[in-house]
Amino acid sequence: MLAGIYKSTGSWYTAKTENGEVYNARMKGIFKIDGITSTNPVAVGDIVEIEPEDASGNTAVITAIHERKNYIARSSPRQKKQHHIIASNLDQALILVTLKEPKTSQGFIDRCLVAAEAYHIPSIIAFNKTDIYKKKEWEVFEKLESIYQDIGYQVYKISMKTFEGLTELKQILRDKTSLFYGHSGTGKSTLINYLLPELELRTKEVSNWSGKGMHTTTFAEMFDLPFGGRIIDTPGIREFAINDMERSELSHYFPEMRIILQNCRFNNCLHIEEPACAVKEAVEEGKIYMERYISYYNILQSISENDY
Ligand SMILES: Nc1nc2c(ncn2[C@@H]2O[C@H](COP(=O)(O)OP(=O)(O)O)[C@@H](O)[C@H]2O)c(=O)[nH]1
Ligand SMILES: [Mg+2]
Ligand SMILES: [Zn+2]
Repeated sequence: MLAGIYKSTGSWYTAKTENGEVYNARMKGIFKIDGITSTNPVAVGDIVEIEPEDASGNTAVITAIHERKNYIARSSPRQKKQHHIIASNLDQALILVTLKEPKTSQGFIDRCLVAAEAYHIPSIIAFNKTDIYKKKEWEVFEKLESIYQDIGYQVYKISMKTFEGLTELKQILRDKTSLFYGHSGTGKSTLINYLLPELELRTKEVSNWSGKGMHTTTFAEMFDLPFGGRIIDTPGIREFAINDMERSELSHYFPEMRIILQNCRFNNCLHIEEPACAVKEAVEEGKIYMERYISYYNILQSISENDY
């Protein structure tokens, strides 16, 4: 029967059927998916076929994995070319940002956006903890808001203390599968607890007492939203894999660069030293934000460092 993968803890997966029955499922045999080498063959968000192992129990075997609409991965720390798939079948990524306690850097935001673009997943940026912003943070917010809105990203401001912006945010999440992403401490767990029905919250607390601390896990987990849709939490996942991208590919994942790339003289232009570069001209004319160009440059450098 058809089931969705909600959680992966090593070799066991939590699979939920369309009727809401939950199984502990595992794989038998070796699967090769999408022709990619992955350290985890089944990912949160995957649609799979399962066969219950016996009538009474709640264990099952995964017999097939349906084709993924998309996925997002992080590189394995030791083998750069090997991917660990964090989650699949996503409609959007919600990047949770804070300008204080802790401060999210623009470089971090841009790396997230680039990764999501590279995996063809639309991004939404939500600035959390607006209740503690002072004049300085509001100035930064306004600058960043105009940068990202001009490029075409949706920007929200929310607070889990005053509940600012949460009605709007719920509309955005409704009936979609959304990946929650952001530095630790930006409020992902607080937002998830707010969104989830009481029942799900209680089971979460119980499973924490049983010894599996939420803060120690590095596994993604999916939850059903009571108003429709799903969210995927990514605790402990520090960065998406963008370091195996070709250097010449990078500017395709900056939407404001992508639309003018064809005007560069060289079609493999890296937009650094090349003459007649449309991207650099746009930066000089103020059509592309300098801050974004700096992020582009920094990410480009990090890609070349990983070249071999
Ligand atoms: N002032 C303020 N604190 C918040 C807000 N949202 C979350 N926090 C606090 O920030 C801390 C980290 O939140 P948590 O949800 O654990 O972040 P996570 O690491 O992203 O899951 C907790 O102490 C929360 O109570 C907010 O909107 N305003
Ligand atoms: Mg958390
Ligand atoms: Zn160029």
